[in-house]
Amino acid sequence: MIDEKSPTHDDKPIYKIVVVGDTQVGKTSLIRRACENRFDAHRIEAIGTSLRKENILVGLTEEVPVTLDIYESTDYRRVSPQILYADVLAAVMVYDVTSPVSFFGLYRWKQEIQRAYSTIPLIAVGNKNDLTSIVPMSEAQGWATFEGIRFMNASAATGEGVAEIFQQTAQLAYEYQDALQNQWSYLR
Ligand SMILES: Nc1nc2c(ncn2[C@@H]2O[C@H](COP(=O)(O)OP(=O)(O)OP(=O)(O)O)[C@@H](O)[C@H]2O)c(=O)[nH]1
Ligand SMILES: [Mg+2]
Repeated sequence: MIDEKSPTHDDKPIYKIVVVGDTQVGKTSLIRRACENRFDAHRIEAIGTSLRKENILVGLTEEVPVTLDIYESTDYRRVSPQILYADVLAAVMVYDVTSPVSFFGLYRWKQEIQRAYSTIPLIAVGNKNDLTSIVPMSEAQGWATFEGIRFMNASAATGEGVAEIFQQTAQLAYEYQDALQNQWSYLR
């Protein structure tokens, strides 16, 4: 029997996005905060598959609601980049503002994503903004600007900036999808 309320029978677009970053930077915490509005101060098991965030309004001339299907990279359960990033329409690269190592890790994440799919739009996020930052914000912002990547600060603990990250990511995904569709119709 078909369940009319099932999300699979909903005609709203679903965009696959991925949240990457070194271990313990707060990837799961950001996704949980965005999708379930909760935070756990203890280490959280990685999300097995993905969580969904529904009804984000995006658009260029008019606003349409979309759903984000949010995946997380895990260092210890590596899948091939070609699989993890397949059909991804945007990637959120997270570092921990108290961990310079995790900030330098963004360079590697960026390379990995772009080696798999060169044109995926990227957003850099400094998480744990509720703590005293060790990575200077001006440096992070400068790097992101140089690389042509959007930069945002957030705290999964307080929730500050979290909705904005996924709003911006959904908008970038929408624009990327639009560009891909135009490219295909041009080639046809
Ligand atoms: N103070 C503070 N702690 C945070 C924040 N976000 C996450 N944490 C803590 O940082 C630790 C790691 O968070 P996770 O969300 O598990 O990090 P992760 O990047 O998913 O880690 P892995 O999946 O193991 O790679 C946990 O103890 C969280 O409670 C934040 O914004 N502020
Ligand atoms: Mg995790």
